[in-house]
Amino acid sequence: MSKTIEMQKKVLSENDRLAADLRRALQDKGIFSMNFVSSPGSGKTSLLERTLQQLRDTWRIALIAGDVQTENDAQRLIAAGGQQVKPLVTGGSCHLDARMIERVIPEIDLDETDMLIVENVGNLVCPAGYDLGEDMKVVLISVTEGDDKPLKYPAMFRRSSVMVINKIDILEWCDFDLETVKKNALQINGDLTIFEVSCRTGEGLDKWYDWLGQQVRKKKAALNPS
Ligand SMILES: Nc1nc2c(ncn2[C@@H]2O[C@H](COP(=O)(O)OP(=O)(O)O)[C@@H](O)[C@H]2O)c(=O)[nH]1
Ligand SMILES: [Mg+2]
Repeated sequence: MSKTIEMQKKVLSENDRLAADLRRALQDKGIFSMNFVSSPGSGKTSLLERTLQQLRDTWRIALIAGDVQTENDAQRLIAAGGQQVKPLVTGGSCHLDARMIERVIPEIDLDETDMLIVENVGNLVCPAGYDLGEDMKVVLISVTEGDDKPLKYPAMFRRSSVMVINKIDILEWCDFDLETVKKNALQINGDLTIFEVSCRTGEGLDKWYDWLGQQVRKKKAALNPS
């Protein structure tokens, strides 16, 4: 085995160990956690802004906003009403890893958190390989990206539990077929839960908010079985 492969394996197993610790810590507090992944510009921050505006008075939502440079997304999320928003600037790395999350977690009051959402760096490749201790990865795809992307980036769609198709308000101007993208994604991962939304018009978002509420309640029920 080459030295590079051995080193990659070591880094990944160290990441998996840290991610398992994070998952246990979140589990112990009954916090539902998600890792948002997508290409740059699919609408991760837009979906988080909408989610905060709708649910900030119902659930206590903590956010970690990852980016290669700038804290712009964190500022957008604070402007949308985020009470616990932590920027995580990688300074060049194309993905977040569990070590980075471990460093910011102490800045979040987990006793005052129902849901933790991490916005990963915009990239459909590298973030697929790094467990951050989340309950699930949520992959976004917008209608300008092409309905073949699940086939081109299968690891991301295989490791995600949810696919959100965003920007359906501009569907008629794009060569993007909803049925084709769903077929392609389900071919990679038949267990995907799929939402079709527009963060601009709000279409489809009620189902997303309902589903989020169900996940948070399920997590709390698992902690305090009656
Ligand atoms: N038309 C349309 N534009 C959107 C929608 N959601 C996001 N955008 C725009 O897409 C661009 C990228 O969105 P952003 O949330 O920053 O994406 P991120 O890089 O994945 O966080 C911004 O100009 C948004 O205003 C949508 O549903 N419809
Ligand atoms: Mg963003």
